[in-house]
Amino acid sequence: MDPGALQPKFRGCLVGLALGDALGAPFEGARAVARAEVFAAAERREVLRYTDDTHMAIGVAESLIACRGFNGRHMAETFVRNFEREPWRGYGPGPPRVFRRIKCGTPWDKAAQDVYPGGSFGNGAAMRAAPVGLFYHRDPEKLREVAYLSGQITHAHPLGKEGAALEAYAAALATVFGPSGSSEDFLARLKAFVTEEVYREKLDRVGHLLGTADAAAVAARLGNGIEAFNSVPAAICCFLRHPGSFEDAVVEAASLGGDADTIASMTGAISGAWLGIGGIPEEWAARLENRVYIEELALGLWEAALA
Ligand code: F2R
Ligand code: MG
Ligand code: MG
Repeated sequence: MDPGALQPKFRGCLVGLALGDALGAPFEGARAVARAEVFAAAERREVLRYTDDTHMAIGVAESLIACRGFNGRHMAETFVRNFEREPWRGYGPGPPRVFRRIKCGTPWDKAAQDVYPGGSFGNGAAMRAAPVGLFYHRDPEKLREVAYLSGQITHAHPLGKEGAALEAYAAALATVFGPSGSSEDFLARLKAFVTEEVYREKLDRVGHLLGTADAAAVAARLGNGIEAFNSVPAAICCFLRHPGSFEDAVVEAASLGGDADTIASMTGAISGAWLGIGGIPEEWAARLENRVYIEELALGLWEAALA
């Protein structure tokens, strides 16, 4: 693919991730809402502020750019530094405990092992994984390796790391194949990529949800909770139900309730990569907090990935 054609996809992915996060944030932990409520909540805000999802994805991008690839210690220290600057972003319960251990000298790849039994399978590794997909879009096996390793910093459970790999690979496929690729091929590639049965089974269900008008069925059949194996398939499903419209995909994701900021953020990253920055409503992008810096990171990732 022409490298120049990839640049708007990288920008769309990161702006889409942050916008999805900001649009879904008012509905995190809530019940399902109507589409109109998501639009109205966006309308009421002068600045569309993001949460921990984007804050951590920024850390991933910063570290990949600075190191020209993955360096576990550098990425872990970047997470800690960013968290200490802005601890109020709404982080999950586990990561701040991991960050304290890292500060006390525990190695980056050991600090998260026993935060929960077997490590965390929360979606915190997946929600920040799209920059890994951008950086390694040409090499799915390296992408998987780095998604697992970068996930391991806070989410040691195999299902937490697999969620990160699946979200990163979805962003990579969207970057390479959108917007002219086929949804069926996209889903088939994801199914062939996953190694954990729970994800394969959820992706089978995604296929059955593509023809239905009923958004409530997405949460009912896939789950909309904080666990990676619920929220990552839900995000992929919202994207695939509306591949031609960033607005429809992200608003549906935010309207599901549950972990709405995270599902909408992961949907926005995939949809933004598929459609490119031109597919994202400028009226929303213009009000995104730190939009200039987020776009700078997208360009930095693009340059580093193609170097
Ligand atoms: N933290 C939130 N939302 C809370 C409200 C924020 C509020 N609006 C505010 O401003 O303060 N959202 C963010 O957290 C989620 C990502 O969480 P992460 O990083 O995965 O956290 P953690 O603690 O690792 O896991 C989350 C929960 O999953 C369950 N869990 C994980 N592993 C488990 C295991 N092995 N066994 C049992 N349960 C496990 C636990 O309940 C964890 O608390 C995103 O939604 C982000 O937006
Ligand atoms: Mg959040
Ligand atoms: Mg969330």
